[in-house]
Amino acid sequence: MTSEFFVGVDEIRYEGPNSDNPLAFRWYDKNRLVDGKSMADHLRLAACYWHSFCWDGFDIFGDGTMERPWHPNQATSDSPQDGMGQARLKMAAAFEFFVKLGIPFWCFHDRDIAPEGSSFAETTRRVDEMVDLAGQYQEQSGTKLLWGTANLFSNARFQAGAATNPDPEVFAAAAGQVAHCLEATHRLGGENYVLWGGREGYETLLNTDMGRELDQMGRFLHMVVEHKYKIGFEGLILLEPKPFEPTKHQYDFDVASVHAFLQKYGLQEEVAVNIEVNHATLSGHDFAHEIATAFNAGIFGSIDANAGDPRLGWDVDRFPVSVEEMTLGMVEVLRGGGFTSGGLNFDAKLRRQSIARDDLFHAHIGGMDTMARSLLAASSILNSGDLDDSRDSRYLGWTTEFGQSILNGEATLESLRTRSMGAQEPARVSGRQEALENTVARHIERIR
Ligand code: XUL
Ligand code: CO
Repeated sequence: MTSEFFVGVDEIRYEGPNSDNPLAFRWYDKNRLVDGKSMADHLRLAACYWHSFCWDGFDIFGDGTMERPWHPNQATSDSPQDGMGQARLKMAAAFEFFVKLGIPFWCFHDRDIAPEGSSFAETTRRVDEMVDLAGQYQEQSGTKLLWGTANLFSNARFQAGAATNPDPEVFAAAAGQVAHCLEATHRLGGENYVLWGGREGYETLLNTDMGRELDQMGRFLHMVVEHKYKIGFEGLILLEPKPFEPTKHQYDFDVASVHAFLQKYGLQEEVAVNIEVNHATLSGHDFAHEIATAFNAGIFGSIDANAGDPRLGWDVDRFPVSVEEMTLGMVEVLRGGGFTSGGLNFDAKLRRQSIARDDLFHAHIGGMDTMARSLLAASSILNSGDLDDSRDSRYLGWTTEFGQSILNGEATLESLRTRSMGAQEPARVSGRQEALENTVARHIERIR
């Protein structure tokens, strides 16, 4: 086995809120019971392969900044010179990281774990070899796979989309890739399978037949569901909404658009959503809004936990640091009944100047502590009844016979007009927003 990469970092342990040890958890205490369930089982935290191990800090203006010796351009005389050797080195570092961090799950794209070969057949052989290796690492470490996904956006063949491509040959290539990646995910015991449509959208309507592309996407998704049943994969199939970037408009714009799409193509019972915080904010919504929308539609699946930047209108994928934002999200998650097969994946990356090896630990420790505090605050809020009592009382009128007569269809516009003729002006009551915001703040302050 390859030698240690994160030298000097030992297993990260829970030391409690008073600890000054920057390489310890202050809030994430995996065995702590919250409403009868362990924190680990509530949060189902995952680290992602792509940002942490495939990205070396490059951006559109500059080269990589981070030491990632498995990158072809960083190969030295004593590191592997071939793509598969580099992929193995990368996987050794990744699993060393998952184990030391004590994070229970990981997530990957097929192209993250193995370099593409010169043909589809060679590429699939390479992926299979790395999936076998990942299986061994999973077995040794106990790390589990939250989800796998096919990268249908990096290769130039997907410039005009994968399922939505004007050329059926590209659709076929994408279908083959997804069949293989779904099977790989299944082999690794993956608990979900994600599709993010990074190129499923358009740059200009001048060359785009939107209706046709949506029909193609509907057909593609049906094929994915059919294949899931064929191979006996029991996890959820998840679409990950994002409004734009890289394309100008993506069809999976937000949770509501995905729900409409699933309904139109008869897939609402088969497919759910993976909600990413930064994608939610890019679509003009709050994170909590997207979660509530998904639960209301019955399509909540999983979460990519990260954060945007209030002044940057692109997908900066920071690690989550706002306990308030995440608490409001976790209130909706707990209210909806929590995760089933989904979890919280840190689809987040370091800042480009964070080039020390242990920066990856600091980033994840901060993210895990933020989610743990948010879980505790959300549970405290819901258990107190402070929000729900006030919410329920706002709708009290709807529980009366009169309110029910409207909802059950007895009342008509006509009958309500007659009633209004003799009625007094309805009494208005306070929405109490500021008081409720203070209530949330109080719960966050008091958690221990
Ligand atoms: C892109 C993004 C992806 C998906 C998986 O913004 O979030 O990494 O999570 O393809
Ligand atoms: Co994501």
